[in-house]
Amino acid sequence: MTTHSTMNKDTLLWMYSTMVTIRRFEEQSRREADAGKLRGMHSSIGQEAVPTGISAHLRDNDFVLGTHRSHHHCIAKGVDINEMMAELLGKATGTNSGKGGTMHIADINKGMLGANGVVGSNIPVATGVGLSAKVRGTDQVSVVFFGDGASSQGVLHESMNLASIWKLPVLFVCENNRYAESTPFEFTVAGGSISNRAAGYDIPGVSVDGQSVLEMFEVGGEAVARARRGDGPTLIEAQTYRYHGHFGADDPLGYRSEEEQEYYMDRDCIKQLTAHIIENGFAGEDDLQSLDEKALAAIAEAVRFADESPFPDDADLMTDVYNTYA
Ligand SMILES: Cc1ncc(C[n+]2csc(CCOP(=O)(O)OP(=O)(O)O)c2C)c(N)n1
Ligand SMILES: [Mg+2]
Repeated sequence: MTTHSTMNKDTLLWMYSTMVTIRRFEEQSRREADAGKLRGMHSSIGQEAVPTGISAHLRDNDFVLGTHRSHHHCIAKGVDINEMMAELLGKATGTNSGKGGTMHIADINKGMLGANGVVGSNIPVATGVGLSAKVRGTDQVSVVFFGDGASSQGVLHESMNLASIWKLPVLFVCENNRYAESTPFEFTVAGGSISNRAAGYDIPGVSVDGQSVLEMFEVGGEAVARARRGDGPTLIEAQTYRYHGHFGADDPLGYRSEEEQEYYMDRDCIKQLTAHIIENGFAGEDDLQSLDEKALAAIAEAVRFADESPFPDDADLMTDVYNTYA
């Protein structure tokens, strides 16, 4: 992946394409789930701008760690969507040979060290990855995404403390989509702010509009530059929203209002970037439409690739696992 760390036409169009590809991938994944071809899918629709603005500054050899809701993190980091779709459908050609599924997508060549179904579990892993980069004397950066539901877990606080003391190149990126399953953020986060907690660890804490990819780009750029310089970690709280339920069968109207949903959907990240590109003459509607068509064609190809791929062989049941008896 080429980095897009200067805000110019190329960067804007890369961010547009990336967000549209994520959205179309997620829409297709929901259809695949409805058809019974995969289970346990957590849609990232609505949250596309968060990893896109940050990943614009990342190289293939920088690291990203995700959550149970990580398709957008993977696509923004450049993971191949054919292999992702195959992984979702449990096929042998998937990123994890079809044995990980939606919640465990990893691609080490792209620096995507893994999605993870255990809430908060990747935060200390990312801190260790940052320590490794520092000890090896590289300028690699480690980014961990986590939800508002993980923000009060002890591991975040232990990790921020060590990362600050040791000046580790880590970005702690909280995607505050206002709910942990059906529990509103206000019910679980004392003080009403996650980013304010950075003050206790003497590191920058930034609250940013996670529906604006331009703002995510700016905040991400500063945090990545700080980490590469050796000045230490940053906590970013991206204010965002998931448009669908927590997972496929969840009806969000059981715990949130239509008005609230409309408020966020009106400020949709793709809509906002489209307006910015067109109003400022960076590209025309036709140019964006051709990028939309390209994304749709790529998703259709991913489904074809996944459908035509075989399931893993029974003989491979015990490969790719730690086996002390081997
Ligand atoms: C340690 C742990 N506790 C509970 C769960 C069950 N669980 C799965 S997702 C989730 C909510 C997570 O909310 P948040 O961190 O805000 O992420 P979001 O789903 O909003 O992206 C919970 C409680 C889990 N997977 N792991
Ligand atoms: Mg949440």
